[in-house]
Amino acid sequence: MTDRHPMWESLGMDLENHDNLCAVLPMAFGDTYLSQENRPEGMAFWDMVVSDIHGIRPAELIEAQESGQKVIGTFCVYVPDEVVVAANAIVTGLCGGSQFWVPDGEKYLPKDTCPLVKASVGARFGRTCPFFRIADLFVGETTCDGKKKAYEILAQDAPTYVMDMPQMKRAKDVAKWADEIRDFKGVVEELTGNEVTAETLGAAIKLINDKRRALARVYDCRKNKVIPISGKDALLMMQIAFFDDPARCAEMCNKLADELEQRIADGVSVFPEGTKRIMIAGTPMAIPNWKMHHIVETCGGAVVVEEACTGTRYFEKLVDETQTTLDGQIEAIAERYMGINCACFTPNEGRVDDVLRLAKEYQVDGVIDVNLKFCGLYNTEKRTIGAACEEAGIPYLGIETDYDDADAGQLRTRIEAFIEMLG
Ligand code: BJ8
Repeated sequence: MTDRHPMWESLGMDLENHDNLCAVLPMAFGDTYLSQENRPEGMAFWDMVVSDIHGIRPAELIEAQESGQKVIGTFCVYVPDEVVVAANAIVTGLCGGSQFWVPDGEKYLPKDTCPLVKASVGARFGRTCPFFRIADLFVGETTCDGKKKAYEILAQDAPTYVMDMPQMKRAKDVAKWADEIRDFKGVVEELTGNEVTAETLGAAIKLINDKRRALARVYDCRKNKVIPISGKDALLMMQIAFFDDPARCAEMCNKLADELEQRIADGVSVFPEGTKRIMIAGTPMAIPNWKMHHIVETCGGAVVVEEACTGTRYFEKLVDETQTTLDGQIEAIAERYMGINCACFTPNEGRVDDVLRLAKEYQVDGVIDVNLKFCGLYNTEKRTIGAACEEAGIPYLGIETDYDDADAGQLRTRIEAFIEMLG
């Protein structure tokens, strides 16, 4: 494998500490992923990406920067990739999913902050993530309080722009979001020196929709009684979609979907017949957070769908491709993104509908609603989601956890009992 140390050094990374991270990741990946049996062959692509996770894509991004492209780092699925792509720039997801980054984050944030926020800040300030070194601009959004305050701190160290998210979804809020997207377009144009036109934005809408369609094809395969892919593998595909090239992502997901469709036709399942089908709902699981999926799938369950931003919230709903003017396209983008149901909105009945709809579509036997510790938004919504599941006769389990493995044993006991109770 190519020695990436010179590249990491040129990015000003803390090489010694980063080597510690590089030493633990392959072990975690081996234990969690490579131990699975009968994986789809198409997963070899994602295994390869993980095997050089801080090498392959960062090297591509640096090469793109050398040829004049800009890289924009984002933290939330509300920030529209289309606008960035239309200005010939590249989007990379930046949310931190490892406990490794949390202590560095705690030097800047209160301990009782959500681990996703702490890990993201820690990855930047600890200089142990190349993506946080490469991005020319961080783009935040006013979703939860933890993120809002974290962007102020990140802005002290790196160029940061924050989009002002509405908190409700009335027509005037959608119009306001369209305005924010117009402003964001201006920011991206200034950064890149490239004008966003109806033609480039139209092409970007199509490209990102194609990626969504490909991800949806893989998810559609998970609706089948035959389960052709584990939840862990689907999660990995989804996590890497946040920072891969969108055309390549679509191509690889479509190839995987071809294989999964064939597996379904041949009756090839990765789980024994009768394995209980679980939905994981709740907060995002940024790479390499595989904790809940791993526990569920080693406790006799199969995760068949994620009602999460690292799941259906990322690809469901397409942007209308028929608009031909910039204004029409921006409004169509605003409409699509405001259709995502995050707990930062009030009211948020759409999320309840999503959970119930997905439970039917994916034929789930039970819902495990997981929120990251100190995420008051998703924690509070548990009550509503739990009540709706109960009313619909869907077994429900609420869990609060973080990136640390200290509670893994206890979670395992609860999840085993839950799956057993499903009969
Ligand atoms: S659209 S879920 S990506 S804000 S960081 S809210 S876990 S306390 S990530 Fe999110 Fe956008 Fe919503 Fe999705 Fe809670 Fe943590 Fe905040 Fe979080």
